Amino acid sequence: GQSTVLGYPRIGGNRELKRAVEAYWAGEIDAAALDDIAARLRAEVWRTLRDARLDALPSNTFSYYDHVLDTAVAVGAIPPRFARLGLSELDTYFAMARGVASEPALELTKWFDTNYHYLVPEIGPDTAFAANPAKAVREYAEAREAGVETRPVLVGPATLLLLAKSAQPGAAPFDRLGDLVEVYAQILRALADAGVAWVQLDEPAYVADRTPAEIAALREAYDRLCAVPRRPRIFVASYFGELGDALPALLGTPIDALGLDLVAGPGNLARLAGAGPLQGKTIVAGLVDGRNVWRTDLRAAIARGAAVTGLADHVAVSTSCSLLHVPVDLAAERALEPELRRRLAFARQKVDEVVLLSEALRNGTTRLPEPLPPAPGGWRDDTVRGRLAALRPTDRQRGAYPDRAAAQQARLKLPPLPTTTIGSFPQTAELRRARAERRAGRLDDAGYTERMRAEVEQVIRLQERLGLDVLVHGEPERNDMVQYFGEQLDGFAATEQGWVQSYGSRCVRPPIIFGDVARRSPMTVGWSTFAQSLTDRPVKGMLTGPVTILAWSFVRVDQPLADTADQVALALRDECHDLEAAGIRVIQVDEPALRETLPLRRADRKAYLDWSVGAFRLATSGVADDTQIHTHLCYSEFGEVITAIDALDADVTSIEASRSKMEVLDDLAGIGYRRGVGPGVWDIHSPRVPPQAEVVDALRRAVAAVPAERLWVNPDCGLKTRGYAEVEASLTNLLAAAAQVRGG
Ligand code: THG
Ligand code: ZN
Repeated sequence: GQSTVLGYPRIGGNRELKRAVEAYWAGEIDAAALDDIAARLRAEVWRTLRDARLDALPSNTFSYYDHVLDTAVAVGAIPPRFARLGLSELDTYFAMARGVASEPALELTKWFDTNYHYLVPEIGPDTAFAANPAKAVREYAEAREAGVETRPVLVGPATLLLLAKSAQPGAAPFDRLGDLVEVYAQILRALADAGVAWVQLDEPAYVADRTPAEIAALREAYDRLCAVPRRPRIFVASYFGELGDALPALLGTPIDALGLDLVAGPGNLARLAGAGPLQGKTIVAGLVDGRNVWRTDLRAAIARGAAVTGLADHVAVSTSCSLLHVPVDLAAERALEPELRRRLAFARQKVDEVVLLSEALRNGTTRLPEPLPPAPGGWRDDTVRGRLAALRPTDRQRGAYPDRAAAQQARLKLPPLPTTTIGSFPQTAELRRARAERRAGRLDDAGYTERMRAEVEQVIRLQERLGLDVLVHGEPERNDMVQYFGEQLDGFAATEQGWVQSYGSRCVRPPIIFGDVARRSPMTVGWSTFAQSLTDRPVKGMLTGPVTILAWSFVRVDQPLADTADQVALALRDECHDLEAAGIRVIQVDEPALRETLPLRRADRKAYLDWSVGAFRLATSGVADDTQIHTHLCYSEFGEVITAIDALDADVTSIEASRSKMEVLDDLAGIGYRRGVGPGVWDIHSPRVPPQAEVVDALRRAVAAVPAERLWVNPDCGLKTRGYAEVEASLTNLLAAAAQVRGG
């Protein structure tokens, strides 16, 4: 068999791409200089893959911002509002990605259930598709010049449309599949003309629930593409789960290779066994996990690969998905504990695993490295395990809400329409500088704490001056909330260079959960009590919930996620307890990732929501009735999670609502939601300051749906990405609006 990977990180080992792109945006380098850096990064990836002795190399996996946007551009799906700007090709591309003063960017949303975000193509009946294969051709030619034969990768036509949003109400993008396929046919011809032998078309949308009509359309699309007279061979890649009925449908077309994720979708194997003759097709077996950082259990992977070999004459070994989702190279980590390090594989190491597996499957005699010994005993925490084993259902159950509400009101004495913010205040240049100085050793811990405390004091004074009812400390001490908690919990490890692209030039450095999770000591109590000592008004304690901490970390795979979530929940439960004991009367536990990790298949969702809601309740149910629990969710299209949000049993839930014009309140009323709710009345994702009248309008609409005692007034997300000028102006309007509506 051959060896390949579905994609490789494009950011560079040192986030060179981020720096280059941001320098271009800032006008510090020109397009030619940017292009130069990009070409060097691409060449480096190909050299790395070739030196690793990988047989088949992908190309066109590089992107200045996002590969979905690249494919949209390759098929001419550029909305007229951007085409009209008359910018260069590159600047039109960046305008779509980031917006310009006069035009908002394309919408950004989660790439399946990962922490990567793609730009949502806008496609309507008027979208004038046109083949633009220049980028794919150029990258192929560039690699060829460097002596490397590659396989250009594009998002497949069906997935592109299923991920798109309609540019015109009532017109489904998917209805354009027939037209779009003709454009792909032209791209295939152009690639063949350039010498391309294989192309990879990604169709991950088919590992989610799809209708029979969508599957039939997929089949027709590939029948048509395969009928293109002079074309490269077609490899359709699926990943993130099981293809289900789409698997036999694709095998029924004349495609040349099909990629199956055998890590997230082990059931693909049984489906393949029942699919009938493969007619010379290659099965690309995704045996190495492209989404997590653990070394592959090579013996288990070989067994799985052998099962595929038993079903198909031609088998290639690959990663389960693109390596985009893992850090570049473990070699850059110098501080990881050796016992952990020997268990890890980042993108570069995973390529070696793929090569080794393909050799082993081919000749059966490859010497495999010794299996890993059992994890060190120190990674196990019997106290935590004992506590988990002793949990009873009542540990996830608070008192009756009416009693809680009465006790909280007696203690907090809040006015109707209480005002608050979501938690973070602007991360100023001074704060970032202080963090950089501490990292560089120019500022000691005491000096750093002093600077952060000064910031907290300013944030408290500002909120008092503006007249907010429930204050926050502003979170100056946190850059990334999950990183922050990960640094303080046992069982988590931080990397130095483990960057993963989140969107565009933005990256995150997910912590690695390797062992039982336990809290060494209070994590936030010092900051919250310091803030509370400055004011008589209640200060909210600020925590990140167990589901979000897991979603934004690399998780262990040796126990169910539900168990890890409960371990994190116990640590948070202790933190809630300590905050309460220190006099904090309101605690917010954010779960912005609750919805984004919802399983792709409906059949898996109930189990997920059961454990995720259970973990949240374990974290928050240990407090007294008169401690008020808030939660915050960064979206308003609840769909299937709406009953789960109710089941969280938080006293107050703040949500995004300004864009959906308060419709979310009717949705909540529809399921009998009775507790406090704070529909965001200021869209903080835009720099615009909402006028008082607009906020009054939103609040009046909200009061019609929710009684004033249960309605909170707040922005729709944290303020860390905004500047102080907008924050002061907007909060002033928000408070004036609340006063006006309270007055009747
Ligand atoms: N933390 C983590 N994951 C996330 C978010 C988060 N995923 C979803 C969403 N929020 C993604 N949003 C962002 C927003 C900003 C940045 C990254 C993800 C960002 N990163 C800095 C950069 O690339 O320059 C690096 C930050 C750092 O130094 O840690 O700005 O909030 N885990
Ligand atoms: Zn938010």
